[in-house]
Amino acid sequence: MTKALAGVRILDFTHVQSGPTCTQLLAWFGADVIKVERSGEGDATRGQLRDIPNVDSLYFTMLNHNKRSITLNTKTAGGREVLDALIRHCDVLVENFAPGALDRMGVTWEHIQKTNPRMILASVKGFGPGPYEDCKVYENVAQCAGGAASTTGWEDGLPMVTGAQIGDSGTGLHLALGIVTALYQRSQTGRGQKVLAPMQDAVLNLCRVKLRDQQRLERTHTLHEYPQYPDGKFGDAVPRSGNASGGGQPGSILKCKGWETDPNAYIYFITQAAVWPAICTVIGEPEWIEDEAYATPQARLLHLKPIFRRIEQWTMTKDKIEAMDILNKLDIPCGPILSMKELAHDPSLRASGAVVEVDHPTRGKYLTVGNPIKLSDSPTEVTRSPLLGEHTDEVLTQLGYAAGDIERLRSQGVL
Ligand code: CAO
Repeated sequence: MTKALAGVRILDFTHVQSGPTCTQLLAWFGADVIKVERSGEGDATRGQLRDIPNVDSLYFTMLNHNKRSITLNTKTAGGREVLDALIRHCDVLVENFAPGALDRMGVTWEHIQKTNPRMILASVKGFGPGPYEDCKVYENVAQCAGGAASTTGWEDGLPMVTGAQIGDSGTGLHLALGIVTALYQRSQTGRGQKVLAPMQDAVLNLCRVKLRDQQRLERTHTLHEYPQYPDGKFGDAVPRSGNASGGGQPGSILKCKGWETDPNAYIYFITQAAVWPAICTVIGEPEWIEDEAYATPQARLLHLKPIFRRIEQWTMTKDKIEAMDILNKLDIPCGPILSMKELAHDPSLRASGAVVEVDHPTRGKYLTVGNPIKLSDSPTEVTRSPLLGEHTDEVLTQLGYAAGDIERLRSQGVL
């Protein structure tokens, strides 16, 4: 079956996590992704957080599936020549270098347009135009600067970063959408364009409910679904709200059987208004259905803490999966707190392809995530990440270099 992005060629100048997330997605949809790396070391993540000596790390392998790798020193004359051939050959150049690095390499937007006017230049940067545009940025910096950290954590605790890599992988996802959109527009205009996804903007986009709450707070000076209501105080900025639900249906994380020894014996429980009678019945408080202190969502907001304490008395009598089974049958939205161990070994996630096993020539078998976006006409087979420079000869031959030229470039330290 033809893949959705078959025929699209990506010059992949990305490293670490944000850019590689983007180009891996494009590769999963069938684009030919040519990853350009420095010989010797390559993408720094190949050597970071290694669990097996001298073997590409899981950090690298899990972000670079379905790609080809070539080594190239772009700061040599020969390297620039090969790079120009790649710019002519490819549709999109994706990069997440520090601000200014691409220009210092001589690959300015003007140069790209002169070399290939159809080329799309897609970049991740930490910040958009403004006071911080020249800064280098990593995941947690973006989480802090994008509003995630100030709104995550306990009411009385420090700002907190989340385990979900919303700054890196989140921005990579944004960039991938920008690229396919620019490819679509190019099919009408014939022209390339620049695509920029700043990490701060991507995190803020993912935190938009907190910007919503900031404006509600400024108007009404209170946020009824936050744990600070009704007894605590609100300041002038959206506070941290622990595990309170970010939406209109109050929710909380509650203990389940075994919580004393199992750090993940918990369930997220949502008191959706539509199923309030079922909640009252299942926890053994049927009189709460009619009691005016509990009968309406508005009334319940005044008693959320005691309500969740009472529901927890019930969830503590069940293990999280048992509770999930009972609650789902009653249409009560809830979710068990699943550990990475449970996710890694979940047979249904293996069957659906959410988690896949990949074989690697030096690492052996390992687990990774599958493509989370499923296209019925373009299924994804996850293939292993490339070894450093594994496809250098193959790609240069495709660009028209003869074997002798490739050897010469290699001996000159270009490859
Ligand atoms: N040949 C020759 N030189 C190369 C090369 C190649 N194939 N590939 C990269 N280089 C050079 C670059 O040209 C740059 O050189 P100069 O600084 O002399 O111009 C140098 O390598 C290093 O690039 P860098 O500054 O991007 O890398 P870094 O490790 O210092 O910084 C990072 C890493 C992530 C902080 C920075 O790239 C960045 O801020 N990127 C944008 C935001 C981003 O994507 N952050 C998320 C990363 S994932 O957590």
